[in-house]
Amino acid sequence: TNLKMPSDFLWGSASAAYQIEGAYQEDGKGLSNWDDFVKIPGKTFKETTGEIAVDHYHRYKEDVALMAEMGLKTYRFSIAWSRIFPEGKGEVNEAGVVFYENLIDECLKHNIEPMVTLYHWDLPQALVTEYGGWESPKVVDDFVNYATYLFERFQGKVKYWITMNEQNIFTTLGWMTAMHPPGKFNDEKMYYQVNHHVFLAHAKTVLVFKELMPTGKIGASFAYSPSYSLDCEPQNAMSKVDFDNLRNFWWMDVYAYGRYPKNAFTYLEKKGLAPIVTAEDRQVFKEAANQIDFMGVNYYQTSVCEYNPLDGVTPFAEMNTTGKKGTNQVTGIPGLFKNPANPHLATTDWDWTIDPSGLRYACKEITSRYDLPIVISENGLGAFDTKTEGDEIHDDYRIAYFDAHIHELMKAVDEGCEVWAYCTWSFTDLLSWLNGYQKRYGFVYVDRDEEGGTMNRYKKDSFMWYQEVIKTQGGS
Ligand code: BGP
Repeated sequence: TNLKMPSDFLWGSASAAYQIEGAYQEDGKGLSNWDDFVKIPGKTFKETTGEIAVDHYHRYKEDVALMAEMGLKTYRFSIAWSRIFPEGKGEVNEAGVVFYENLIDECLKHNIEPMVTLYHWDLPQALVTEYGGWESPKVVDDFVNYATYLFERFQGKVKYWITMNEQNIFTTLGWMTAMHPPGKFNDEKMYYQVNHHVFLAHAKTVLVFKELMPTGKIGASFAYSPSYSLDCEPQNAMSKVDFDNLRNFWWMDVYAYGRYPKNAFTYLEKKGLAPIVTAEDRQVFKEAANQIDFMGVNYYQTSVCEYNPLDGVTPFAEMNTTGKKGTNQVTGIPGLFKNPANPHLATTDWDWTIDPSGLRYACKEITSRYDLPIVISENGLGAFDTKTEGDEIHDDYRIAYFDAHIHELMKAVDEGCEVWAYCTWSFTDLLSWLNGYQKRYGFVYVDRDEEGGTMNRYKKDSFMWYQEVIKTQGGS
């Protein structure tokens, strides 16, 4: 095709601190909620931890050199709050700050635009001990202080900032399905209240940022799973509306409009589950929504919506964390919707649908609903990769995956969506929160499994392929 991305398009790749850094107690770092959680038997695949991860903390120069060789335009990474403030607040840990300063300088030296995520799920454990972390409104000021410190410190170096990574995922898995810290099950009232605190932290951070860095760019990254109605049966069509209000717009509407979707709020109010929202909160939400620069989208899969009778499927089920295809179960909210498998789509070994046009669908939906620029902050394929004796990794399936998604993204741009960046998940292989090291996502293979490894890096076939994509601006 003739489609190409503009020359200033940010071709990128993404990671998160806990998943790559290791060095979990080095240079004054405090412990995080994840440092503890991964040790609870049965919570993660073989109880693998990020204590060493892929040793990026010591190998960041080698990793950035590989990014430069690839021609990456942007690198999205997260900062571990507990490296900056080991206790979550109070004294700054200079050594932790210096690590990120060096990483940022290394990126800039190679003309790679750093894109920083402030919160990618690792919360200082001290704040959990003191007041229950996100469960207390006290966390809002501590988060804003942490963010403000970084804005001031990295002003002039970092232009792109992401407040929260996948607020919908870490709160759902943390308070509803017990799969993330704090491991609470079906604590629905707290779940909505926690989300409200996260929204406030996000919104107040945006306001501070815009005061300090009016020309900087800020947004949140949402795990967006666009929905399709199973068919035109009216109840199924209605279930899509309910699904979107409760599972998608609940977050995106607050970021972009500064208010909760009304039907969903009414539904929760009737059940006694709606969060407490003050007039001041509303004001802050609105002001922040007026000032965000982009919608960050982590796109992996789409959902199918079907009416869920009251005696039907419930919200919780085991998730496939083994890579044994076909072990995922259908979930949903009784009386509203459930999400059956899509018979038209192939799936990964972890039962995630593969739906390239869903990425275009996501972009068009965001553009028509919010009219905001879009940053694709994650998209990728988790797979079992094998390294040959000649140290090659033939991940043609990953190339096919990215090729199809990028093509759809270019079509979305052609249709009027303003997309600034596309970050693949991930650059090197890394720890998958619940699935250990066997579920690989990188362009760079890391010799590391659940037991350990040499940590040596090897370029996969997809590395050379993406290098060419960047060089040709997506054309071929
Ligand atoms: C997103 C997270 C990432 C990453 C990715 C892949 O939800 O933001 O941190 O882990 O998903 O997920 P998984 O590792 O579960 O396959």
